[in-house]
Amino acid sequence: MQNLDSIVHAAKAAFAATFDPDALEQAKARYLGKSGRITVLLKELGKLTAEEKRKTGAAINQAKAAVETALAERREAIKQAELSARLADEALDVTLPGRSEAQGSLHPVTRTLERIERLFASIGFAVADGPEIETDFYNFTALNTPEDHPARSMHDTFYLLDKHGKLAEKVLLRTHTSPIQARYMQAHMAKYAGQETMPEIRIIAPGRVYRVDSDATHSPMFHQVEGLWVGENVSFADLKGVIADFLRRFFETDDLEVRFRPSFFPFTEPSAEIDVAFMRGTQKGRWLEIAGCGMVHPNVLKHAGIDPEKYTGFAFGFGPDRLAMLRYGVNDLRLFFEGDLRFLRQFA
Ligand code: 2NM
Repeated sequence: MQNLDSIVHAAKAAFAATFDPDALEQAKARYLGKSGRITVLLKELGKLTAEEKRKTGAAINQAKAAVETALAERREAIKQAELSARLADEALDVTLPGRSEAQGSLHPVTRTLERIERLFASIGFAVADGPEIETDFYNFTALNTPEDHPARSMHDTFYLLDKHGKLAEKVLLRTHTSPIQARYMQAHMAKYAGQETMPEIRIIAPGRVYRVDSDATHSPMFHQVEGLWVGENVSFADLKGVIADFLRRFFETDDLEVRFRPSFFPFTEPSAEIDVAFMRGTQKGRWLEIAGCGMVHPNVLKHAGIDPEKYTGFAFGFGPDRLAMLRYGVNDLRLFFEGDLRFLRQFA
């Protein structure tokens, strides 16, 4: 039947012109739907004689089957096309080299600080902290430093300006980490006020400090680790033992000598410089000045509210930058603070 062939042909063309399931279903309705062209023909069969009905009916059913096959094929083709499009869209080029994360590492001075903290923690020292912007009181007065001491001059210390650009009233960048200890002792006494005895104070105070100074061995910002042990009967002998033991553990050798050389600090009495000499075989290397120390001055204890007749203490101060230079064999302090990755990566 000429008419049926053209309907099948038209249906195939209509299906082929659709590219998504919705459009295809709409095209299907025009041929197989309730008033679709094939459906209408089937409905009209009722008007025919039995003989014609059989012949025409068979032909229409054949055409209907052909349209249904074309429909199923187009459905599958659209499904495949959508899948291919999605796969192409989500494609990953697994042959591309990966993007690696930049790997950070600890600064050599940070590593040294952590090493010092760990060693002192092992003998019962807690780590204390405090502000880098200090008052004249905690940085100098509480530490028995007289008004006319050269460290108090603008030549040696960074003072802060107020909002009018004028010199702020006695506010400065701390020149040592001792104010941490002055604050700690004061807070400790406030905590145990009114009690017969106080627990021992055993702390180290690591941090950045600032002085007007800059050359191959001095940076305007550098680090300190100070230590403090206050209690009953704490003696200079205890100080010597703690320091000598620390140095041997820090440098991982018993082949070093430690020397205490009399010195002066306003906040300790007596005071000493600590020197070390590393043994090179049977030869002793030259003495290196490595720290300062002493018995805490009675005035410093009094400022914190501690009775110097009842308690004594020792304190010491190390330069971890210098310890890092010795441990890693670095000869210019400034290398630590220039941020040159070629230098820093060597410690990763
Ligand atoms: C040093 C040398 C000697 C020291 C003293 C104190 C405090 F707060 F207890 F008074 N802290 N640190 C001290 C003593 C620091 O550094 C070279």
